[in-house]
Amino acid sequence: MNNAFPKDFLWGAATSAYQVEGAAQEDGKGLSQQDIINSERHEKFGFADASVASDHYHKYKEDIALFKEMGFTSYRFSIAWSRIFPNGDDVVNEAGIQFYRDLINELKANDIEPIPTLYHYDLPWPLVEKYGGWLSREVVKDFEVFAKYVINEFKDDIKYWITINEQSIIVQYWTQKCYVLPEYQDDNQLRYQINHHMNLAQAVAVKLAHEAGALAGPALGYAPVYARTCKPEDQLAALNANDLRNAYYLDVYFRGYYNVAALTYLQKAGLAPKMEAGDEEFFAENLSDFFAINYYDSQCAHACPEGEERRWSGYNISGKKGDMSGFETHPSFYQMCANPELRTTDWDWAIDPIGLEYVYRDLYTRYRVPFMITENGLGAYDELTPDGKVHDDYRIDYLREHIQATKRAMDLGVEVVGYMPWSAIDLLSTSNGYKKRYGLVYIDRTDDDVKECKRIRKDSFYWYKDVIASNGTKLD
Ligand code: BGP
Repeated sequence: MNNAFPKDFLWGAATSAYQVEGAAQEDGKGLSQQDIINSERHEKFGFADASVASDHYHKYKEDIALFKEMGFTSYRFSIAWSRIFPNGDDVVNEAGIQFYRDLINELKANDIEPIPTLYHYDLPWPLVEKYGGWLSREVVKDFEVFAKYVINEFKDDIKYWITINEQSIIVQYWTQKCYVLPEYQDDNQLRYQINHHMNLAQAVAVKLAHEAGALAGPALGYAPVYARTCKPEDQLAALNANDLRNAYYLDVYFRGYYNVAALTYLQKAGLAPKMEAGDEEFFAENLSDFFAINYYDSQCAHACPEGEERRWSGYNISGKKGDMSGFETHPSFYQMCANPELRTTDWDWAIDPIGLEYVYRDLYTRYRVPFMITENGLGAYDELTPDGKVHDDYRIDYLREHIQATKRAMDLGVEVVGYMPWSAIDLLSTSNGYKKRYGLVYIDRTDDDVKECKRIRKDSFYWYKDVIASNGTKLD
């Protein structure tokens, strides 16, 4: 059997602007909410802030040379809105747009397809100060100015636009992914209101991309939810969780309406977003073309009695197994839990390549759109050995198993156009600074000491190079 991937399959990897670029206030860039959030997290937890990150702003040519060496044919990155419009209005910072022109030109000169994300958590800070950022519907108009300018600027260069990164994760971890003023943080309806504004912004982006002759789709952090047991009530709880955590987003992107069960649940709980007449029609007129999947793990749920208290997703930021701070609970709808059948990372993320295969199969049946993987990876403590090596065999195992899962789904007819794991180079983790690493390339810095951000090829770098050279046939 020929195990090769299709001839034009896109092999690459992913990053996002504030997590790699640094130069947070250089060449006219304005602050983004991530500059503020990460400096607060630096104060509180000692994680690195976003001011230098992986210094990609200054070293992008060196990074692209490494991508070329690995044989990349695609690279997913994001465009920092606040680099181009420092105040979030319509006044362009010429040096900011020039950086992305140079980056895209360098990628193209190396035959690497640039796949930009328009929004990856980094709203211009002045918009938070002006009207509370995503809390206000006003943000959609400002987003449109930014998206229109950027899409038009690169209309001859970009085939695939990724609209907004991980709305579902933003709803779950809203204060980490958005700056929410303390006085609003107890109003959980605002989680879903923010998401509604993002749905409008993402439909605007799809419309603009289509007008420019490109394709567009969202990147969603997608984890399938299994039932903890085969009891019918647990199966139903898993269905509820899938509706609220997954279909609630995908139905908007690919069908143009909110998932009925999830929306009804939110209405009864007083959490549903306020909409205006015509919003769902606007979604339906601007459906996405493909689904960019960010897949790390699967989840598990069981039935939840009516009397339970509502709780939001917990997390593990210590990197010690079992340190999860709690599980999302929606009384009489579902409660999330650990899956006893699966291995986990040090941060308690389940490792489940079959879950990815399940996602492809399930979603292709329901929505029939092409997929690309825009994130998939293992966050780990990497060790730089005295002779300058990083032996990350655990990462190689993880990536191998997920590539194999991708191939199995493709062998059953699922359309997958590319695989861009997280992350191309080490970067500022959204939850753990530089302690938790994902890259194929090691960045020699720590949370406390930026050093020179020297680039060091990990074992996974050489392994991935062989994978790409063999078009997916040499995985061992
Ligand atoms: C996704 C985000 C990325 C990335 C990744 C890993 O949710 O899109 O930006 O950071 O998760 O998460 P973390 O850094 O918290 O381990």
